[in-house]
Amino acid sequence: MSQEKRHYRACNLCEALCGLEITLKDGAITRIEGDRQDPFSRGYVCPKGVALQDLHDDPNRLRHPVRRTPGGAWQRIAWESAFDEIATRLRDIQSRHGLNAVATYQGNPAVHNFGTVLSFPSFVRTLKTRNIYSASSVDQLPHMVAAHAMFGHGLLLPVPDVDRTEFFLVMGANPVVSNGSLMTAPGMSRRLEALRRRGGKLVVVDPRRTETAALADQHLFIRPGTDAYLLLGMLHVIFADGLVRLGRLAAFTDGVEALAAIVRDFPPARVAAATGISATTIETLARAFATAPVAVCYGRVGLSIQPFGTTAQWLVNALNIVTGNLDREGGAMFPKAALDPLERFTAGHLGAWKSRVRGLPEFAGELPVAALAEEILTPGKGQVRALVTIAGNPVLSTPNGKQLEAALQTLEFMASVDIYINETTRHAHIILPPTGTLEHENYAAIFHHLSVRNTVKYSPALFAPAADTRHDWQIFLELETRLASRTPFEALKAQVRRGIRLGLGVDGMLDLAFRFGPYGTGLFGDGLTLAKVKAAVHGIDLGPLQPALPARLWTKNKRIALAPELLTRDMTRVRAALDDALAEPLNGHLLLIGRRQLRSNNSWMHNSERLVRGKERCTLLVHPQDAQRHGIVSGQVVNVVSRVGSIRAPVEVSDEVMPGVVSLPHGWGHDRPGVQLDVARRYPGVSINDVTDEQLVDEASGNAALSGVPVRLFPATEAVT
Ligand SMILES: Nc1nc2c(c(=O)[nH]1)N[C@H]1C(S)=C(S)[C@@H](COP(=O)(O)OP(=O)(O)OC[C@H]3O[C@@H](n4cnc5c(=O)[nH]c(N)nc54)[C@H](O)[C@@H]3O)O[C@H]1N2
Ligand SMILES: Nc1nc2c(c(=O)[nH]1)N[C@H]1C(S)=C(S)[C@@H](COP(=O)(O)OP(=O)(O)OC[C@H]3O[C@@H](n4cnc5c(=O)[nH]c(N)nc54)[C@H](O)[C@@H]3O)O[C@H]1N2
Ligand code: SF4
Ligand SMILES: [Mo]
Repeated sequence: MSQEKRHYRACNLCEALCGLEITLKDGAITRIEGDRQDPFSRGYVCPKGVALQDLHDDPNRLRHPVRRTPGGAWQRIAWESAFDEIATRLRDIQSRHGLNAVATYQGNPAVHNFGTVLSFPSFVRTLKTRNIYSASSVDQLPHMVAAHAMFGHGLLLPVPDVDRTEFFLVMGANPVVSNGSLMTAPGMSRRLEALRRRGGKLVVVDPRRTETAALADQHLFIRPGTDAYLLLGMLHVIFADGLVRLGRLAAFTDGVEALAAIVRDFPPARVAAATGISATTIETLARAFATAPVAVCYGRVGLSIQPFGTTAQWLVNALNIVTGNLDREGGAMFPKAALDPLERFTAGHLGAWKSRVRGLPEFAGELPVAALAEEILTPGKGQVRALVTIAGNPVLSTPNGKQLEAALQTLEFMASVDIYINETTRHAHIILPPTGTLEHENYAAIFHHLSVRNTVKYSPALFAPAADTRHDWQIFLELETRLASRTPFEALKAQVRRGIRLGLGVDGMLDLAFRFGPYGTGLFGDGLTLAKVKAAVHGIDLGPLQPALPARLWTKNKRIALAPELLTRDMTRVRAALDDALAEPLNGHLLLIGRRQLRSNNSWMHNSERLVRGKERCTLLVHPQDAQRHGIVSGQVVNVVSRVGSIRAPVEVSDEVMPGVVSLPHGWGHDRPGVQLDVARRYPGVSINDVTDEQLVDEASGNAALSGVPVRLFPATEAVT
């Protein structure tokens, strides 16, 4: 008789880290459920966690390296020849065109994979190129730049203490659907309901009445891209009314006067028209926030992927600081993870060099991905001639995807480390597929550091990797070893390094990290070890977040910079844009924003039938007033036209969006030729990033302004000019 077996792990698809209970019979998965004994997620799971099974079984998932033939077919090749060929091609291109001729792009799942977190950075360093890109610059880069400027480290990101706050101001985030970001907190609806039950308030500021807004005491529509003005208006009221209370933060905070001087110019009456929120509402909100027993403002993707992303994230922090809500229970706090990423990753530097063509700043050694296509397409010294992508799909996820796609076709060489032949990797010459997520161990090094409680959990491999497959980290180690071996001496060093890392493995490295981390006691003593973490199969709760400042600050003087020069300087741009917004409203344009959906995960989980079936989801939401003005009705197909291109999408008329705003989800558009995703191709949708504009960026950080793109609508039957 075969026995049922239970396996426990943390889902690594999004940041929520839900505990999963996977039931197996005869070695096959029969059920995936939320793990009720996980102290953090307590049984919560979303449909994607259950779809891990589809991912595991997906016939389209690559299981061996492939090379594209000149005719466009894919042929199987051996790992060793794939590694050798990639290393040879990259080195050859670098020797002919210079080190910067090779670019890398790292996508989102890489951050969810401990092996990659450990191994990708040193692979990239070996390439010695400045053309390093990632999904950070279509996501959280403004958070990092603001944190670096204010707290001294790009990863010192305050997390809302959602379980203990009394006033939660959510701007540009929809955690009920996204399950939270830079805020690891599984089961967000439960947490928000608990907040309301204990008498707390939830206020959501969003151009769409979202699923999170549906749970709120108050929802305010805001015109996309104007959050900085709202925050300046709120801060104005707080200073003008004498509600500033830094509390213990006063002892180590600089720049209060400078901030006061800046916000003096932004009374609510001045910013109301631009934001679409009345002066009275701004005043009331500011006072309610400042006088709540404890409050926290949280701004996420909607605040980052806009022209004033860094300003907005700075002002979110500033609002929390001047009301005494930073580093305080129920406010914005700094977690203490068992492995502290601040110690392992660079604190950051901004603008130490600039992108070649447009002069966008690097941050922590990375350039903004909005510049990638032009770096490939623009001839001259330093032009990108080869690209390595890893766990990324920039054709669907970065602005002006069509331009990037055209650029990829001109490359001398491209390699991808990915599980699929998709919209991006189909342009590669060689694809190296890593093992699937259930086939390797994992530890969420980054997300335990962004969590609303201190917890630690290890995920063992569920299945042995198939014969002749490699983990992501082994792939990078092999490539690095070959690339680092320029001379016989370097080759020897690289082989020794390789031997040590193979010997330690992911587990060995993790054990050392725990032993020498904040809860460890080194090689001896009774501190945290990997063995202890492994023994607690449901995870270990290390308690609620604790105040950590000023000790945790990374600024040289151990003080918070409330008015950092980077941002006070950028106020010139903020002021000019406010004057423009007031002088010249949108002249016929609508502002296009995105929309995350529970059964999606960026661009790459649409090949699971259970996640995509049902009603068409890739629809354009249009407010009834705008629909009427354009003479369009639900179900009708329209051309959505921006500076860079045009897409056709079916309309859904809905007062869920603010008048003047239209919304389309991202990550769709799977009907491009050569995409080998059989299910996704049947539900293709269109890619919003074929109309987002690579020229629209947050200048302070270079992050793409994917939200609030000006577009026009034309019924699809009309000619588009
Ligand atoms: N318009 C608009 N655009 C957006 C956004 C938006 O809100 N609006 N959001 C942005 C955000 S926040 C993000 S993070 C980016 C995401 O941008 P990307 O990271 O570029 O895109 P993903 O869709 O996450 O693609 C992940 C890729 O990793 C592969 N993959 C999955 N698991 C593994 C693995 O274990 N190993 C390897 N090697 N590969 C794997 C998948 O097949 C897929 O090709 O998109 C951004 N783009
Ligand atoms: N189901 C699902 N979950 C996901 C993902 C997914 O694709 N699907 N992606 C994961 C990733 S990579 C990330 S980074 C997180 C993101 O997590 P969230 O930040 O919660 O993501 P969104 O749901 O895109 O929420 C952004 C909100 O900002 C609003 N918005 C747009 N423009 C503006 C603006 O100018 N001002 C304001 N105030 N609001 C604006 C949008 O309407 C939207 O409701 O989600 C993660 N979780
Ligand atoms: S919410 Fe995120 S972590 Fe939880 S099951 Fe869904 S995808 Fe996985
Ligand atoms: Mo993201």
